[in-house]
Amino acid sequence: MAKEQVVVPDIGGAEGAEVIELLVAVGDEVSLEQSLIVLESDKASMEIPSSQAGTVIELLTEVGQELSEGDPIVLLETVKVDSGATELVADPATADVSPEAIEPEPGIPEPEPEPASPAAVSSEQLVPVPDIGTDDTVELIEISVAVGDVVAEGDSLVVLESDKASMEVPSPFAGEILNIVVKEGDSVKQGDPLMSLKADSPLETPAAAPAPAVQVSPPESVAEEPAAKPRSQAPMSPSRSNDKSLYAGPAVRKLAREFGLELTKVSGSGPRGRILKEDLQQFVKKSLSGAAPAVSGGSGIPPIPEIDFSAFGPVDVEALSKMAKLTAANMQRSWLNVPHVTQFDDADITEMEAFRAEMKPEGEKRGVKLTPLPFMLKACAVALRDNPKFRSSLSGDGQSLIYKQYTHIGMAVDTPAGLLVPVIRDVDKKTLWELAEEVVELAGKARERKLKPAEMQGGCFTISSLGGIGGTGFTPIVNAPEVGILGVSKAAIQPVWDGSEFRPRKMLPLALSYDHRVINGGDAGKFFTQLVALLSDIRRLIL
Ligand code: CAO
Repeated sequence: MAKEQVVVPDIGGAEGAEVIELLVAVGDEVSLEQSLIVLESDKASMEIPSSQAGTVIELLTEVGQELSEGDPIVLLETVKVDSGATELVADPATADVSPEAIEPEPGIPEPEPEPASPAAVSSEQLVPVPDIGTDDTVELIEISVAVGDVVAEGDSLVVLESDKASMEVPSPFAGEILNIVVKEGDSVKQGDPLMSLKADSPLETPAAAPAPAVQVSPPESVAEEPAAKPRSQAPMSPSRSNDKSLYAGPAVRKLAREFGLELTKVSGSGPRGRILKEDLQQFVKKSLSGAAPAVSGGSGIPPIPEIDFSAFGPVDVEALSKMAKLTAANMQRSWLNVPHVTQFDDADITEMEAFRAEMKPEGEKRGVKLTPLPFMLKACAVALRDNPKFRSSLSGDGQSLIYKQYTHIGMAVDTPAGLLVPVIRDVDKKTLWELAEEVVELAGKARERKLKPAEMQGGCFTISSLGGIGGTGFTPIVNAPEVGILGVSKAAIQPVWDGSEFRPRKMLPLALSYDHRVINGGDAGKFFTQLVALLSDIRRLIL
């Protein structure tokens, strides 16, 4: 095994490009051409692929460092030395494979430079995709101009993005945009027409310009388009949006697209206002905490104004715990995404309470307290079995329903650190005593913050019981991607008309919230009626 340094290849004359991201760490196995770092210069942002396969034994650069051609990136223990890397060459001695540096192979005649004759160029010019250093297609992610716009030479026309780099195509001359033949999302390659321009004045063919050289074509393709031939287009230039002050690398642009964020709304903290990954993270965090416009689906929800409460009297500020922040984010996500409907009903639990009281001595013997909650868990399990939509979830793309064949029910537990929802598995297969034990065990673990992540996952439905605390009703928020949640309030003796007289009955107020995309009122009515009937006559639980 040999040790090989991978160095910065020819990056098209971009001296002093800044390392904005390290894509590998010590110990990583890298393959030939796997991206190692992201460099960003004034001209472009680009991923630098490895010229060797091997294991990273040392990182020779760091984020923020400015690198030029030949500077070391990583030390690799190589498994295979590839001397024929076609796109980037590691050894500075052989790395300069930019078109300017490559002599045509012997035997291949060097073409004559095209004459730069103004008379030879009409005033209506088609602007094609220039030499982008690769024969592959790249995605057109942005059109920066519209028909009728008057542009100066060098103004950005479109932004292209490959998996290696994002780059602007500047206008090769000044003029007016006559027609745009591409649209955002198109795949284009070198030579494809982009738009036509009416030039302001007869055109001079621009002088040859440095290649972008993120991926430099191999000598064979240089022979097809020799370096000596003057380019009719300007080179790739920095990746920016319509807003001339907006700079962002490909990784950041990709992330922004994944979040549905408009980069123009994010302020960049990097050099020259470049938007960094951290800026996106900050923006999303602020959005979730309500301090900036919400990001969900680009909904443009107006922010709640920030108020200086201390202007009205003394205040204390307490930093939110991680858990509280997470709960807030989850609640907002559910509230914004799920169209909620809440239905209310009361269950007559007089008989159930009588049974529970009878069971008290046995509970004491077992060392378990039988509260109303295990009965509700059991009743929900039966109603979920008979109304399977209530334990389904919408698929991520919203195109199908996923019916779960298991009955795992979450229970909201109020803890000093925030709200937690441990999940009781296979509720339908457990006895009331087993459920009572598990409620106590999981609630205890939640309060002592000993729950494992797996104990909070896999729920099909949630019960939020405030019965031990009080209240006559509340509207619980669905614990998405579940589609239903039962809110339980405090049972109280109520006068109930039995047809001939009022009788004192113990009534349990229940609220059922559901995702109206999945469940309609009829579905909910059936589920809820059955649930109330089960609690009112617990003998039905064994049917
Ligand atoms: N009506 C009347 N009394 C009730 C009741 C109800 N619906 N539910 C429980 N009780 C009684 C219990 O029987 C118990 O009484 P005794 O001490 O006299 O036996 C007492 O209230 C306390 O019960 P508990 O709260 O200890 O036990 P539980 O099984 O009912 O609930 C748990 C367990 C973990 C759900 C509960 O402790 C809890 O944390 N609830 C809060 C959940 C929450 O915050 N939800 C809000 C989510 S949305 O913001």
